[in-house]
Amino acid sequence: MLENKTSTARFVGMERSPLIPLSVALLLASVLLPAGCGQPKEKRSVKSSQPRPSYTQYTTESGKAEDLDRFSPMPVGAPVGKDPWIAHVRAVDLDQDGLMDVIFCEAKHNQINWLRQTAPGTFEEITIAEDMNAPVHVEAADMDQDGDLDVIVSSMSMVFPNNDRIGIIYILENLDNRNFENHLIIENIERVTDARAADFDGDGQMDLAVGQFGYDQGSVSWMHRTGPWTFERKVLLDLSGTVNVGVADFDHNGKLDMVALVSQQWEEIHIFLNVGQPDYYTRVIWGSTNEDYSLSGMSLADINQDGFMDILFSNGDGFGPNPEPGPKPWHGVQYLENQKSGRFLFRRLGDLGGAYSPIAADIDQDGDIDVVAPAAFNDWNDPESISLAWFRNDGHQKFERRVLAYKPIYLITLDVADMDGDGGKPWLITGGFHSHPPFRDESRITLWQPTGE
Ligand SMILES: [Ca+2]
Ligand SMILES: [Ca+2]
Ligand SMILES: [Ca+2]
Ligand SMILES: [Ca+2]
Repeated sequence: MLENKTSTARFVGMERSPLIPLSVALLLASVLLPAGCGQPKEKRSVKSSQPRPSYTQYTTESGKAEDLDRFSPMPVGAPVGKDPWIAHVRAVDLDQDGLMDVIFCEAKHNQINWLRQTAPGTFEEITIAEDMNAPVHVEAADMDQDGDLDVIVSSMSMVFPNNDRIGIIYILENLDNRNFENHLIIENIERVTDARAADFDGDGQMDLAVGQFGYDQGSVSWMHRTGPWTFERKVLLDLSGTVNVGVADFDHNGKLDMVALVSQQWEEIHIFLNVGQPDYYTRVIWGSTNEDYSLSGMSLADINQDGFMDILFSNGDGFGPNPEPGPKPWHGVQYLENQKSGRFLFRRLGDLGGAYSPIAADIDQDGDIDVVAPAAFNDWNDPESISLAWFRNDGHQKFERRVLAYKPIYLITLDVADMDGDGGKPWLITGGFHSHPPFRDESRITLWQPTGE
């Protein structure tokens, strides 16, 4: 506890750095774009009249207790090859044949790939779209209401390297659970990091929630469905740096709300409460006083199982002021507990250098919700740096960090699913993103099978 209090004090009391923190989106930008494509702007005083929510004490210790045998890792799909860039994995039974599959983005090769489970434990890798312009996020939903699952792709693009407005959204229409037709939904917008399907206006048609990191400019928007493959974009927030968006009915008014994790120099979480037809009430529900907090990933889960959706997020982007990415003492995993009254309470789960993409699941099947997070930018020159950890819930939302793995390294994306469909302990799915040295212990897609079942 003492150690955590120390690190709390370090980041809360830290002077704002004049240097600009970067996130995964900027990481991609820095790799994909030549230098000189614009300097990030000075921090604007957006919502500055609102008080910053105060921190609560960290509730956990981040020891080095190990559970290295809890999961058995196995690579699946194509060979690792040279320095893969797996930007996002999503577990979904894409062909709805009862066998769970995985879809993922290969941002270096501009592909959307499908690991189709053809028989229990056997996977066939199929490229369902190429030339996807640095895809970084993929989701599945039935966009045209014909009963099959289509695929939504968020692309940051590398086509016009000096232009900010190079983001693209594609939807891959599922034709026959084997072939997909590419529909370009929107282009020439700020770089897109996350697009998800939801029916915001309740007309029975799927709309989109969209987060755009951009660079100098970015935004959060929803896109109203206007035709079979056409949408009208409605901007809710004009701010750069959004890494993820999430959709849930946070206030239980029967309408879907949105939330956005805004990184770069803002380091804030914005909520968009749907109070109308829809009409959004927007506000900041949390922000770090540390401009280098390095928000890196967000997912939604009802962690305390009170029926109200909570917001799980990580800070661990390694692209701080140094050219070499690496961990910071304040990196870790936390959530905002939905207090039902429109208020959210910050709760720290624990520390994890280079943390990304946290996901909630009952890992040990003891009835409470645990959290798993991979590490992308830990200190990989140290073989004892953690690459995958879980935060074990003691049943009262006190969490103990336990080490699942030290390799493979550079794990930037994670999903959780019952891959063998037996209703037992959840499996993990990770993706490796190897843009920086050391180029060791590389992985592409890894399935982590729970042991002891
Ligand atoms: Ca399947
Ligand atoms: Ca469909
Ligand atoms: Ca809750
Ligand atoms: Ca549990």
